[in-house]
Amino acid sequence: MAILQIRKYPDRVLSTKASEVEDIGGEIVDLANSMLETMYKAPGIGLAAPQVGRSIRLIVFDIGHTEGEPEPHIVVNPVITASEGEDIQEEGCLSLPGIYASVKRAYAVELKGYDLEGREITMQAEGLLARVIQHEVDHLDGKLFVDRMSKVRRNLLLKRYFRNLEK
Ligand code: K1U
Ligand code: ZN
Repeated sequence: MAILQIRKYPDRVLSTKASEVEDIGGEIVDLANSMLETMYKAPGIGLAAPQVGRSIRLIVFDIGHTEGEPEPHIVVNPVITASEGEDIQEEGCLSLPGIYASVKRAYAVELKGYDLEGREITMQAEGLLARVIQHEVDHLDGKLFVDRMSKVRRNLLLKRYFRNLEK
């Protein structure tokens, strides 16, 4: 496994819609495991393949590892099939380091996709887990959390981001 380079805004891969994974072979298994390793090292609680330069529909997440109870998830071709409620919480993004903002998202979601053996999986998630899943699926659609706010707020945050990069 390997630690991969995390692409940062405004890398074009982050605004490109990712393609479906056609075959779950050894290359996808290695990539998924390297993504987990990269996420743990960052540290982060989620990572999508475009963030490591691969425009394919593959995400990993684990909200337990920061509290010593790892529960890694790898989902190929994830689809949010249902969502419920509303929740506003602060979030960050490993591709936009140093900026954080409150984002409105569904409180609970149902996620379908495939595991690395090609078996269909369904997950119910709420709270932080649901938020991370929505954030990662957004990455696959070329969307960042700053795209989910007003233009004024988005521009303010991006100004701060570029200012921090110069320091
Ligand atoms: O996809 C990413 O950019 C990763 C991102 C996921 C995320 C975080 C918060 C809300 C929604 C989605 C991160 O992991 S940012 C880092 C982070 O949240 C964190 C890092 C260490 C400990 C706890 C949290
Ligand atoms: Zn992100």
